[in-house]
Amino acid sequence: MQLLKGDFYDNMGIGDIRAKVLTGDRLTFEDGMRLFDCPEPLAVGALAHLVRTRMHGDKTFYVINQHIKYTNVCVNGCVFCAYQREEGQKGGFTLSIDEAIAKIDSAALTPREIHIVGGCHPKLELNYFEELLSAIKTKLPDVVLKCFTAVEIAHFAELENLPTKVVLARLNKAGLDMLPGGGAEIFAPKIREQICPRKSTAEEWLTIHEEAHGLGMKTNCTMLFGHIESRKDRIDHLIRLRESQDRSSGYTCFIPLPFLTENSQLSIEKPLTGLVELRTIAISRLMLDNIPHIKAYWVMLGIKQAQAALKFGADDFDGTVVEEKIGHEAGATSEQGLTRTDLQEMIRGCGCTPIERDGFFNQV
Ligand code: V47
Ligand code: SF4
Repeated sequence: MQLLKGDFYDNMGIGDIRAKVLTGDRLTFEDGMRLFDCPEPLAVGALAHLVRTRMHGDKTFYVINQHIKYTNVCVNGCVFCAYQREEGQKGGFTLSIDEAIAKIDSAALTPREIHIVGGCHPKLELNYFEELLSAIKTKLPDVVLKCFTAVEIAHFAELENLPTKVVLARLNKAGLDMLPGGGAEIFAPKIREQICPRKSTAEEWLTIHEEAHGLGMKTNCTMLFGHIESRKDRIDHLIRLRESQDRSSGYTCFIPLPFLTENSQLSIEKPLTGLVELRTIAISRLMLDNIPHIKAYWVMLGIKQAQAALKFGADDFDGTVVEEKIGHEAGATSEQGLTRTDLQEMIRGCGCTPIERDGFFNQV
């Protein structure tokens, strides 16, 4: 590829970074910052595409999955969140176990992965979640249950006055297979204090994921970007995830989430440009050398940008989703759900090979 020629990168001032990427050497914090400063975003994208191709060829993964939100009632009130309601507020909902099961029954395809998250409800007890997981596993023994962010786990632990590790072990016994990546937002304490002051700290979030890995569970990780954080905060976030993975090696996939502004109390001066989104995804691929997959989450990115992300380091397209609430309350214009054929066509349309996977990224 013309872009990958050495002279071009020397002229862009990142010839040494290109050399490290070619030999598979780890990039430093300063390297990450210089990738943000590089005048040519396509040069950064081409390096990320090289790494993605080295790891996965032209494969792009997708899964027949279903998202279920059990409640939007939440005590945390994060400033950026358009989804949360106070207890008793109009528009608040909490599903009974039967209602959650009915959602699975009404999906067009039997999911291989079910992603369940919700707000930090002030009253729901751990029993409710254990019953929910075991009811689903009784119905669908082979489904991968990817449920509850580290922030929810910390909340359950506080309500029950139990250590987070005990909560994780109880949920794991009831059928929990993986933790999703949400709640990480941005780890930098100064930003976290402003956008989600009541949420678990970065250290708590990372500890809970490492505890889950210690119990044999896999987890995902995310970064919410394009609000009030700086480029430095983004690189800091990626390096903290990389160090956590060095310690416990249980992260499967990283999901970069561009901030959607509608219905949010957080006002920002300049919304992200499409190219900054793509550059951030590419830099994530380059910095996170120990995390196998990068997800182009079509719900938040929009389908066309998610397709472009497949050439900027991403290798996973998430899945059918069925019903999404968090992004759509914040102005996402993407569909609510996609079919298997939609996903395959979108992936093929980018010159990639669609690979159907289960929740653990095994090809099915
Ligand atoms: O933690 C909330 C983000 C996350 C907004 O693990 C917003 O496979 C953009 O983590 N604009 C939840 N983002 C979603 C999530 C996720 C999604 C898909 C797959 C996986 C996985 C994880 O959504 C929250 C927060 O960072 N979010 N509000 C917003 N206005
Ligand atoms: Fe609650 Fe999650 Fe929204 Fe924060 S982002 S207010 S924790 S639902």
